[in-house]
Amino acid sequence: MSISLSRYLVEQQRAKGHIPPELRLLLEVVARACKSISQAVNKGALGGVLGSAGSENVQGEVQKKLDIIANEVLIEANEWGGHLAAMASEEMDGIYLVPNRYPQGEYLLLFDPLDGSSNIDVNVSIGTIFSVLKKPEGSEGVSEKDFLQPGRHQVAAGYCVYGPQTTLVLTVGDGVVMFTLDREQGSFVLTQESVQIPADTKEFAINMSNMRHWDAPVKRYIDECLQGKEGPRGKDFNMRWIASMVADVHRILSRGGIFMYPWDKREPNKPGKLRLMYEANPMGWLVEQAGGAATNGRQAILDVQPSQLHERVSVILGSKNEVERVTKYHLEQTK
Ligand code: AHM
Ligand code: MG
Repeated sequence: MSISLSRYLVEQQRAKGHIPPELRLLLEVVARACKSISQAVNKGALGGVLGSAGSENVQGEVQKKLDIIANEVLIEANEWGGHLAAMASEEMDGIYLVPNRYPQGEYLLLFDPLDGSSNIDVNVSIGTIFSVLKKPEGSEGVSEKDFLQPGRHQVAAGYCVYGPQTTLVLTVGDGVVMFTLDREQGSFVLTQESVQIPADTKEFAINMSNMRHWDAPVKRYIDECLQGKEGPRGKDFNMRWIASMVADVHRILSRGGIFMYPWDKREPNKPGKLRLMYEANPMGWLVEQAGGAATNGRQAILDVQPSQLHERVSVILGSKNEVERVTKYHLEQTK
């Protein structure tokens, strides 16, 4: 018997008491929005959705048409349900308050509407990443400050990858589950429970073209991997880099590996390229829930106290023993 996302969420609410009804509703709505985005992505050139939108987001990145479409789909789907107080997105400068005409809920939703933007027009996997926080108790109204909570406070996180299959991956703090979109039925069907990342791996993912800009601990780790069987690691490594974090993390959740987008010397004042609140935190929690680890080289990503909505962070995540090794190299450097 197949289990739909709706049924899984009802069970999480009823039997396990893990999630209240409002959070269940919120996750159903996010999943519905992902289905719409999946349809737009699949239509591609036929839907006139490819190419640049001719605008820039707050991070100075050129927005693609699909970045904007995905952002609008998520906002329109979520603003009226009564479960949210506000939203924040990679594609919006400030937070988006639920309009007064709708009831206000107690949750905060953050998302990267379409991650892997450089892959949109070339038909390579892309995805939506989301993170859910609770509005702090006792705060009047809602402001950007309410969002600035460490990743440990997330109550739900996940992503939907639009690849050969559309797969929604979710955690509500009870392990990681995967649902595949059944297009005929129009529903997400549970296809993997208790996802576990093996502690060891022979596969790393990093953009090697930045090698000359890396910090010494990252150079050391990759150099040791590249030496293969003859080097200190005593085994050959394989490399993958999809340039869509969702797709790279999906591979790691499926068969292990390590993913790194570390700080580098290109822009020394920026802590990294990836964004903490709607990229690293949700991925970090998924990876930890699957038995892996996620750090910024010095501490768990989930323990980083954000000071800005669009804050960036150095990211090292995946198979536990490898992440611990790279983190150890960083900590040794600072001694
Ligand atoms: P985006 O949110 O603008 O798509 O940027 C994030 C993406 C990640 O998905 C991916 O890991 C990384 O940027 C790729 O960067 P690069 O092109 O420097 O390799
Ligand atoms: Mg992104």
